[in-house]
Amino acid sequence: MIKNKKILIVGAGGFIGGHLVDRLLKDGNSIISCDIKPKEYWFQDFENSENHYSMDMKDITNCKKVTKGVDYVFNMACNMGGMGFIENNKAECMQSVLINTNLLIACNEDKVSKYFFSSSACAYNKTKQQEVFIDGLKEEDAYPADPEDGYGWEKLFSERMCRHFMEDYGIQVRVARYHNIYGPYGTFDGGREKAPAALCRKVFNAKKNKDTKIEVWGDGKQTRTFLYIDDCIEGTLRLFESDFSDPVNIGSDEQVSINQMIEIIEGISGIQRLEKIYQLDKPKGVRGRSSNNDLVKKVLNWSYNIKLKDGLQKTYDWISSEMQKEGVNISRFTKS
Ligand code: GDC
Repeated sequence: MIKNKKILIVGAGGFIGGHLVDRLLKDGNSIISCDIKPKEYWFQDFENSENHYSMDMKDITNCKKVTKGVDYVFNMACNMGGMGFIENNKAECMQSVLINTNLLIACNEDKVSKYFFSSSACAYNKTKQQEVFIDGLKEEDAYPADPEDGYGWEKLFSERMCRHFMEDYGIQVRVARYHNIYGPYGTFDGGREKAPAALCRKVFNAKKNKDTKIEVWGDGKQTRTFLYIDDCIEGTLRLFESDFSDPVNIGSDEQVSINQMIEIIEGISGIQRLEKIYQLDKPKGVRGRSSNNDLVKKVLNWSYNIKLKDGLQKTYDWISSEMQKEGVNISRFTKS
C-alpha cells in the first residue's frame, strides 16, 4: 500500500482521477490535485487535498509549480470522452501530448522518482479489432502501430515518451492501458459520455417518460470489455507498486455486445424490453475490443473482481439519483 507519500494527481477533477484521489487520501497520503476544469466542474473535490482548479498542464510553467518536492506523479489528464467525442475532436485529443510531455520534463527537473501514465485500449492496432467477439488484445497487439486516429495516436506516442524518459533519465514509469472504465462520478450526458453511462441514462429516461424505444449507436452487435472503477483503481495502484514498466492492460475479460449490455441495464431498471432504434451513422469505433489479461495476472498476480452486472447496478443507481435531483447542473458532466 502507498502511504505517507506526497503525490501529485493531474486530472483530479475527472472521473478516474477523482476516485484515485479519494483512495490515496484514505491510504494516508498527502495529495496535490490539479485539473484544467474550474472548481464547479470537478466530479469529486476533497477538502483535505491541496486543490488547484483551472490549471492547464499544457502550459509547462503550471507543471513546474506543482512537481517540486513530490514523491510520485499520476497523470490521469487528457481531453477525452466516448466515441462521440474522440471521433469528432482529433486535434483537441492529440494536444494532450503536451500535458504528458511537460509533466515528464518537470518531473525530471525536480527528480520525481516515479510517474504513472493513463493510456488506453485505443492505442491498439485497429485492424485487430474488426470482428465482434475477438480474442483479447495482448499488449504486443499495439504494434505495428495503427491506433484509433487522433486520441489513440496521442496515447501511443505518450507511452513511448514515458519509456524514453525512463531509459534516458532514469525516472521510473508505469503505464496502464485502460479498457472502457465506468462507474459513478463520471460523465453521463452532454457528448463525452461512454456507452455504459450513456445507456444507463437512456434506459432511465425511457422508464421515466414511459417510452418503449431507445436509440443505440451502430447495430448493437459491436463488443467491448468494461471495467468498474474500483477495480481500475486497485489495478492501477498494484501496477504502480510493481516493478513492471511496460504498458499493461487494465480491463475485464467479460466481453459483451452493446445489445447484451442494454439487456443487463433493462433488467436493473425493471423496465420491459425496449425497442432499439439502431443509428448506423453515429460514431461506432472498432467492431470488437476486449482485454487479454494474461500479462496483468502474471506480473501483478491480480484480476478484476466486479462483474459487469454489479458494476452497472451501482452506476445506474448513481446516474438515476443524479438525474432525479432538482435543477441538476448537467454542465458539470460535460466539460473536459
Ligand atoms: O463511447 P464508447 O463507450 O467508446 O462506445 C462503445 C460502443 O458503444 C461504440 O461502438 C458506440 O457506437 C456504442 N454505443 C451505442 N450507443 C451511446 O449512446 C451509444 N453512446 C456511446 N458513447 N456509445 C454508444 C473508448 C473511448 C474512450 C476510452 C476507451 C478505452 O472507445 O471512447 O475514450 O479510451 O475506449 O477502451 P469505445 O469503447 O468505442
